[in-house]
Amino acid sequence: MKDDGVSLIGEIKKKLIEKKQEWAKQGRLLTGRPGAPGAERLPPGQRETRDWPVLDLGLQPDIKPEQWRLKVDGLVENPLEWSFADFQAQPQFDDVSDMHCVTAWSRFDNLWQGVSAKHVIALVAPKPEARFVVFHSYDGYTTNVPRAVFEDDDVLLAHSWEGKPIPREHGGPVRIILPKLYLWKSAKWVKRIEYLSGDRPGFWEVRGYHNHGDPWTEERYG
Ligand SMILES: Nc1nc2c(c(=O)[nH]1)N[C@H]1C(S)=C(S)[C@@H](COP(=O)(O)O)O[C@H]1N2
Ligand SMILES: [Mo]
Repeated sequence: MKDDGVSLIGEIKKKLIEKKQEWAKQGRLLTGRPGAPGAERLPPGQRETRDWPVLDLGLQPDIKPEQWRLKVDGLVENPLEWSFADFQAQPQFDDVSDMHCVTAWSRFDNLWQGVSAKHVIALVAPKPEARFVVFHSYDGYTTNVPRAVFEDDDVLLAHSWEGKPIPREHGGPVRIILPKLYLWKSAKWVKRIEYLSGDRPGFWEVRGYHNHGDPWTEERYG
């Protein structure tokens, strides 16, 4: 039990984390042949899966909707803090997109529902000097993107997948979806979105993974 009252289920997957760091050093899966969205469906080095693998550090927060809080703060004019009810009361947005995990699986046509990043951004009004965003999660995970990446039309804070609440193992009650980047940027169990003036690489970005993470140009490692 942590100070936010949320318990973590499972154990940290130390071996998997070490293996993924090893893959980054080896440059595993790099083809050297960039792809083009639209011209083809699978980014280079990826293969399609019909199931939906679970990938995380191994400690899955068990968040009751009434415990869940989201803060959006840092360099913003109007910081906000939402309960799950506040979040559900926002205008709803949906989008269909493909998932591309850096471990080589891709899953097509996922229907996500939630609140658009654009709506959240309009409410908090990031300050001009805010240039980066860091997502913080209930399991201690973090990941970073430039401000403009979070502002894209297809980005959302999702509560549902294919019409059903996102299950705990996939990041429910609320996860980020950034369809244009490798899936490690899509933080599960999000609790805080922080605006910063300088960049701050997250969990995988400091362990050999690319700071940006575009699947089409194979920004796997860096
Ligand atoms: N909070 C949190 N978000 C996370 C992770 C994590 O360990 N913790 N893992 C990332 C990685 S590496 C991947 S591939 C995707 C996996 O999402 P899925 O388990 O729903 O397939 O979540 C990303 N978001
Ligand atoms: Mo991943």
